[in-house]
Amino acid sequence: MLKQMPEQYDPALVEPQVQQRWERDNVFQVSEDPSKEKFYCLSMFPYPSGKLHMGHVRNYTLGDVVARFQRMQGKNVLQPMGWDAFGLPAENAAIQNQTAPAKWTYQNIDYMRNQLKSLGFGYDWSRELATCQPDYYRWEQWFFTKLYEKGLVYKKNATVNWDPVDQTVLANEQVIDGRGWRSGAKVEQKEIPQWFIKITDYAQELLDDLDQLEDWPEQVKTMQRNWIGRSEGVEIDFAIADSDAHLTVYTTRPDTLYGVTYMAVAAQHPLAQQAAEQNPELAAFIETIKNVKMAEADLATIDKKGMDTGFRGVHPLTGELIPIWVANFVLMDYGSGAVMAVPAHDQRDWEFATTYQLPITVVIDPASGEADISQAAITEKGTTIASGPYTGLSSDEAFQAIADTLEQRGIGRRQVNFRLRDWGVSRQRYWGAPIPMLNLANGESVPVPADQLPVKLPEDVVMSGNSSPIKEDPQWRQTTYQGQPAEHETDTFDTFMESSWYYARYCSANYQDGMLNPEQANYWLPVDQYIGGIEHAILHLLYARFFHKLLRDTGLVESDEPFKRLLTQGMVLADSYFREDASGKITWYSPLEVDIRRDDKGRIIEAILRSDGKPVTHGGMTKMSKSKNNGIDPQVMIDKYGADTVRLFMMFAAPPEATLEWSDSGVDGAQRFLRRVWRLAADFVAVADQPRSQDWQQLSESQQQLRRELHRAIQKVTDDMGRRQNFNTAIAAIMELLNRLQKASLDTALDRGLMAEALDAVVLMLAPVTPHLAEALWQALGHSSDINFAAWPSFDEAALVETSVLIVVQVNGKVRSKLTVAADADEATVTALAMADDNVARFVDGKTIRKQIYVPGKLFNIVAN
Ligand code: ANZ
Repeated sequence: MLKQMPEQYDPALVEPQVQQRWERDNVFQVSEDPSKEKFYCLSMFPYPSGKLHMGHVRNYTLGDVVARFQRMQGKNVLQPMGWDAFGLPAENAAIQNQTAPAKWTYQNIDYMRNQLKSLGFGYDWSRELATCQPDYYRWEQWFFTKLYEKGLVYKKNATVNWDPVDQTVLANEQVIDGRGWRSGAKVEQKEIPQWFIKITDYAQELLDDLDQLEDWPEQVKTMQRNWIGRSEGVEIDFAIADSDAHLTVYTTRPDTLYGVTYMAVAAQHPLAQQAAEQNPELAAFIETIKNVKMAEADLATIDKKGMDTGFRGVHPLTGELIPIWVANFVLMDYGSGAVMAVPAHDQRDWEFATTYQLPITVVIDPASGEADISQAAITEKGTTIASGPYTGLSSDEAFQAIADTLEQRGIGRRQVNFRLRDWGVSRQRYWGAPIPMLNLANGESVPVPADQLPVKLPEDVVMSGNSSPIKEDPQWRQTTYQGQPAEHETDTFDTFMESSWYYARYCSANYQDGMLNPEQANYWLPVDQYIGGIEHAILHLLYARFFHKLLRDTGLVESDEPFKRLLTQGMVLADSYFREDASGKITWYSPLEVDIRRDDKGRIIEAILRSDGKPVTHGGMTKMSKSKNNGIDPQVMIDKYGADTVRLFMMFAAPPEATLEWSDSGVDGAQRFLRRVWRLAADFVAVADQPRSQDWQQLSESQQQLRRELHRAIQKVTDDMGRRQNFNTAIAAIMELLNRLQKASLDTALDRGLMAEALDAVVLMLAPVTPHLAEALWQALGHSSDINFAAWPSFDEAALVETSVLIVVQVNGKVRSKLTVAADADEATVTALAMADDNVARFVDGKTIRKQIYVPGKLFNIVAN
């Protein structure tokens, strides 16, 4: 091996060879080994869209570096990969390309699998899974029927986007400016029966257990807390005048009860419906607001619209009559679908009251004293005013006192509410896992019996356009249940279902006898390191946490949480370039088609489109995206530079959580560095047959210094890669070390012994980032062991110790000398040396020493006059 080492670094030669070796020896295939500490490293699996983008490359490089680093710490490392294979894009592509979604998906998987392999990611491919395979989703279907039996699944009407021209349900992303993407028709909101899983039963636990997740970014936990949205409030029953009925509202601010000037109900509220029966104008109004899909986040910004129902509520404490309105800012599925409006202290209520000139009564004197009600509501808490017997209390005291009164009178109850809603899992699309339910002739629904699972999705279909092929296929639908005719549910699962438990399935990916093999699952779980995009901070991570608790409560896993440590990587950006034509139309050009000139500060001063030699405008660094045509195809970069260079650049250019700016010169720099590493190793291999010594006791001062720098670098890189996960600074430290090593001599046996130690360390420390180069050099340096399992270099504490230190000597605050003393020199020794120094003596002679201060290892300060 030594003699064959090429002088020049040639990734095109090295990388395929190394990859073949890994594949041949199944290097990354693992099984449970109780004698070893396990480490489960997982990157979020990709949607097989066609080819990898740079965001994937960044995500998977991070994961691979962590996995390889941990393996070199002696751990049994599982790093699997698979495909989040169901979803709408496959249907769109199928319609466009006249193919079946399954075929398109499997082709993409094949292509992308090869790309992942060419990047040198060390996955245990024996565990590969694709969520569109019946082997996978059958267990999801089975699990759903278990949840149904436990009462955690129910059916309820919910609104969908309905395209009245195409007669089909649209996904949210298919609604563009309120119109269907194909027909252009105005989309309506339509109620249809759908399946829900009771995630709200776990709301409190999902909130509480966030506290266990010490190694999650604080920001992600905050987002989850807000999403779960726990609030403490009171449910209050308002009598309705001239009726036996009452209207129940939920409020978090019972302290403002005396400020209620109107009430408002959602369009879907029964009281609104009842009022509409005699009032066609109101009925028409209700229809218009019902057809606008409203997310909770929109409530703050929408134009507040409403209409009086004619009903009057009775204030529970004052007996006053209060108008009841229908309003578009009240949601039917939160609280009770009705609010007591306090326009003085709630901004939405204020906007509504201002629009419709309803009275505004101030009942809180805010703690800050800022009480201008003319521009906005005063939402701050404070002291109650004009609140009858409750006047003069703090908001919190008034909350308790009023809640007590209402509870005693039986017209109110303290209540905890969650913003989190139950998870609607029905989708009306084709390319998803069929929901395993049967609809019977009598209108009831029952789960598909376990022995009839999986309910297979036919793969060989023709996509006619919008409607799902299984909805249009009576043969697929029709079946029997206990001898009676029955129909298969034709809705499919939300694809978040599949991504909610794939991490667990990897532990026993090929297990045929159940969803998970508990023994294997409990060996590997929880995932020790999870890595993915911040865009999944809420939904995916919440659903996966929920599923983990469901798995636990079904006896399949023992832990409470699926992901111990979370890393959310930043986006990948690139320069963007465009031209605007006379009509204002903008055309974006790929950075690869543009030549640029920069000033000495690196700013772009000229950008020329290569094809026509004319200028284009620089649109700044923006997220790589199709719309701006500034995506850099990883494949082009791998072909040009090799995987190791791309990986090194990705890890060096920014800390993992920050945005990463693509830079051609950065990639070139990464490649140059690897060439230098190779060169240094080659030069050393050339003298490999000369004697070496590693008798460190014999090192000269400068050799000691070099060895100290080596071991400091090892110490820093170890901490940066492990605890801090700051891979960029780890690489910077290796680069600095390389600069030093390039200047080191190879003349003596000790020089060569030292270089051998240093090169081994450099190669080992680079192994997680540039594994191909590292493996080739490891062998070239004469090692026959597999570097993937080699022990991470440890640092020699003794080498770190400074044998001598530089002490600055000051007289009256001015530096007069610098002394080299033994690192453990005491004050007496330093004093003697300082006084003996000519220059120091010059400034103290004839004076009285008033004071002397010794900061060991650093400073000796003399005050004399
Ligand atoms: C009176 C009030 C006075 C309110 C005040 C707030 C401030 P969170 O904290 O998110 O739980 N609300 C209740 N049900 C609603 C619904 N279905 N649609 C829209 N808004 C609803 O919010 C609870 C508050 O949101 C409740 O407290 C209610 O307004 C409103 F100075 O009641 B509040």
